[in-house]
Amino acid sequence: LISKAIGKGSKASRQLVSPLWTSHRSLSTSRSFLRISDEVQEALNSKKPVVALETTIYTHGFPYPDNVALASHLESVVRINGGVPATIGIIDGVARVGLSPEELIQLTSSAGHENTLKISRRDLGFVCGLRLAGKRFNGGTTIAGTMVLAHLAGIKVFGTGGLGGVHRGAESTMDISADLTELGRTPVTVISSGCKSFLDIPRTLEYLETQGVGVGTFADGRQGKVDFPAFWSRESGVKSPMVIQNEIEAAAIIHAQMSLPLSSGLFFANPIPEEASIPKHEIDTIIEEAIRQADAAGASGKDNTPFILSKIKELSGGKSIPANRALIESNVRRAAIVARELAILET
Ligand code: PSU
Ligand code: MN
Repeated sequence: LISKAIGKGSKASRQLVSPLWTSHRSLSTSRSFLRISDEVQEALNSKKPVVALETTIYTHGFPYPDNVALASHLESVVRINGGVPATIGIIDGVARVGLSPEELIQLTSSAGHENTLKISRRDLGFVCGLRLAGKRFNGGTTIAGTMVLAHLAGIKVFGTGGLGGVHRGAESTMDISADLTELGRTPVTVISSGCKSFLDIPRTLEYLETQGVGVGTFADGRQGKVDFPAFWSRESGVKSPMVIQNEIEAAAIIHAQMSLPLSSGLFFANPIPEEASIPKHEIDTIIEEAIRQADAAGASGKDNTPFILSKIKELSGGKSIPANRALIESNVRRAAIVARELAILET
């Protein structure tokens, strides 16, 4: 791999001990691979509420310039609700926690380029390390990738759209999103609208249980049975493992989890606002067709989720997009309020 990266074929093995690499040694501190913006670092130092935001939704979801408009809107939503946003992504092989407006444009406008990748935990060493071999990658971080970097920076709360999950047919493909294992190993709380029903929701919840991930759904005063939400629909037909009423309860649970301390994450599902939701039967028909087309096109592995999402967009005649925006905004607002309540508990 290294010889390929250097691009000098068989001579490369001799060059491994050459000054090319030793000269980089002084650079190999974590700071050269991970940069935290001054604003985010200062907010963390003074225990202000910080909310992590992911970037795969911009590089592999919304097109440019819709993606940059959404990105800056979500940052405003965090600020309006008393938090400091930390948008996380990779630019030129450096993991950034807290992107400047210029960096946001740089990343979002590179969506669709060959060197702009979808970055999960497994990819971080590659895209950062290969910068030393002259290869420049940009990357939108998934929930898993964003959690890793948020935790390295010391951020505890993260708001986003939809969680990856156990794919239908995973009993033979073994396609299970790294978002789920990340929640099992990294103490960051993710707030999202559950997962899309192109995934296998009952098995996703089973897997999260195995990973030791606490899963609760915001009930906002509702009593009785509360479903784990299915992204565009508030109902999934699957009962949520736990129920929480509001942001104060969410913050108390995070505080206990961090104080014990447990090293695993939490997942709080926030059902899509009623007025933005799409009826389950309507979206289910579209999802069935999107899955059929993904199978026919052989879109598997890391390409499966983006392929299905773009098909759903197409088949719904764009109706899925405003719903998508509304739920992300609602999740990010909740995340900011949870972070604020948590900051109060921690002081
Ligand atoms: N599901 C959605 N919207 C998304 C994603 C998933 O409804 O944008 C993105 C997120 O970044 C998530 C990633 O972390 O896809 C999961 O991809 P995979 O299934 O390959 O792990
Ligand atoms: Mn996968």
